[in-house]
Amino acid sequence: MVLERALRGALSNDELSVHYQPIVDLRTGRVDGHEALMRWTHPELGAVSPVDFIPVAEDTGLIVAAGGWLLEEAATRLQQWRAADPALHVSVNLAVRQLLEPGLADRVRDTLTRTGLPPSGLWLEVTESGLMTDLDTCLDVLHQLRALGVTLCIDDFGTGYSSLNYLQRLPVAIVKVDRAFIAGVGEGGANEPIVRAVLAMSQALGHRVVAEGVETAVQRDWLRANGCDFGQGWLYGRPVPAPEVRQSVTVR
Ligand code: G
Ligand code: G
Ligand code: MN
Ligand code: NA
Repeated sequence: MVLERALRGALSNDELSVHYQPIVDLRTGRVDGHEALMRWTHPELGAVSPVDFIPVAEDTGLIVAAGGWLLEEAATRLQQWRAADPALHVSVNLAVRQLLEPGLADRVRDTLTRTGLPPSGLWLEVTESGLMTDLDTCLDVLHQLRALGVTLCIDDFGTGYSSLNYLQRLPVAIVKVDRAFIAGVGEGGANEPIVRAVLAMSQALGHRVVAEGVETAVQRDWLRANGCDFGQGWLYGRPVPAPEVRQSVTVR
């Protein structure tokens, strides 16, 4: 497969990079942190979307090395930014393949030690659909990660098949509501009761909530009025390379 062969050289050929997108505290309007998102530009194929290459990286196992590289890169970058704003965090996606690879917690701890980033500065995102492939093993690893003191997030919430019982068993602190559910909120859309229910359930479980795909001030105002903790989306900023990252947003 063309993509697979090209991806094998991506890390050693320096073709991977990281973009950052702000996550904003809806109550204060402050940038709480940034999500680190992997980017791949191949010399001939050009920019390949993560939607296309992440699944290939998972299937081939290349995500283990690439994800480890991204974690180190993001932690190093955050340490630079924290010189000016020590409360900032960085949020890094973990593929299920990384969770199932033995030694992940050790690897994360080593990265924290090497970069000097305290665990409180690191959020790790896992998708509910990923966890379902081997829930017992994943739960075990999530508990190891939580014991390090990092913050765990359930990503793309609402798109998988998780039962309420299962959400309760996950040692996560943050629920990221998929952007499909954020579309139309504040305009009386059919998503409003769903998002209200997710907010109420998360609150009852003691989880904080990030709304993804916030594109308009109407969505932001509705989310804030309904007690959502954080917003992320084009309203605040698109994912950009580190030199273009701003530590404040103009739209609060
Ligand atoms: O930012 P963007 O649209 O390009 O991201 C598309 C998808 O790729 C998202 O679902 C995002 O979670 C995923 N993704 C981006 N970077 C990473 C990464 O470093 N690791 C994993 N596992 N997924 C990522
Ligand atoms: O990890 P996750 O699956 O959440 O990845 C975030 C994805 O959503 C990335 O592909 C990113 O480019 C995309 N994204 C981020 N903000 C917005 C937004 O406001 N609107 C839309 N349509 N996509 C967004
Ligand atoms: Mn994510
Ligand atoms: Na997401």
